[in-house]
Amino acid sequence: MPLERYLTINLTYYHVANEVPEISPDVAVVIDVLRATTTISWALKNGADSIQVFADLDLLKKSAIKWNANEKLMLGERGGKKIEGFDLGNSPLSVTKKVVKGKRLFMSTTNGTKSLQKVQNAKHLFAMGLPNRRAVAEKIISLKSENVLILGSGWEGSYSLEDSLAAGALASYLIANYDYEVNILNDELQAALALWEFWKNDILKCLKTATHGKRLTSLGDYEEDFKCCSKLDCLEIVPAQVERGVIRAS
Ligand code: 3SL
Repeated sequence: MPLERYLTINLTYYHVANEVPEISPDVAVVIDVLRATTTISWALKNGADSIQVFADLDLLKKSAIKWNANEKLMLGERGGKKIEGFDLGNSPLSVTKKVVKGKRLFMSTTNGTKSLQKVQNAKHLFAMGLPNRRAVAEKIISLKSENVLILGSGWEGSYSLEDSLAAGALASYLIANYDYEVNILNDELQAALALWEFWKNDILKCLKTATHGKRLTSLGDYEEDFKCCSKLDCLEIVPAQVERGVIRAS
């Protein structure tokens, strides 16, 4: 096969988990800007040993119970609010060094962990927020894989503005920095690229305009979460699945 053909990269974007066909992609990137994949990225940056993600809360509790109390934390939300009995909610600000260093985080969120679970058969699975967009994109470039599936998390099965913004940000970086051909395979990603062009100079406003941003605002003061989640390319962490459902920094 000629080198140039091998180095072509095909990008597809799905808004939510239930749109993804039953395939095992080579590379999958899961995005949940507000806030699961941002929290995952910051937790790993701050020294969490690993994050095990669950869509189902009973399964999470069954797995967590096998771990020593001082080696684990249970983290998650439903409807944006911390789950009763859990150590932490889903704020990237809560996963400080002091709290997470060396710990296994057992995590379940309304949408983000569902998306991570949906593509857990991928050969390479990464979690991406806006803070680690460049780091994940560079990892993809280094892999030289032909097909990359990008999956948003949305809200309870429907589209979200902020995940599409980040999908566009990722595609835009790859188009600008990959030395060979980048193919945008579906309209969802063309639209995401247009969205990125429209909002890229005011990411914070985009997040607050999104319905999920408005939902968070109605629950309390999330100003610092918005700022953290909208900060582009400030983390070099690439959260990668190392065994089914378990994510570590790479
Ligand atoms: O839906 C999710 O997975 C969460 O990230 C939502 S929230 O931002 O914690 O409300």
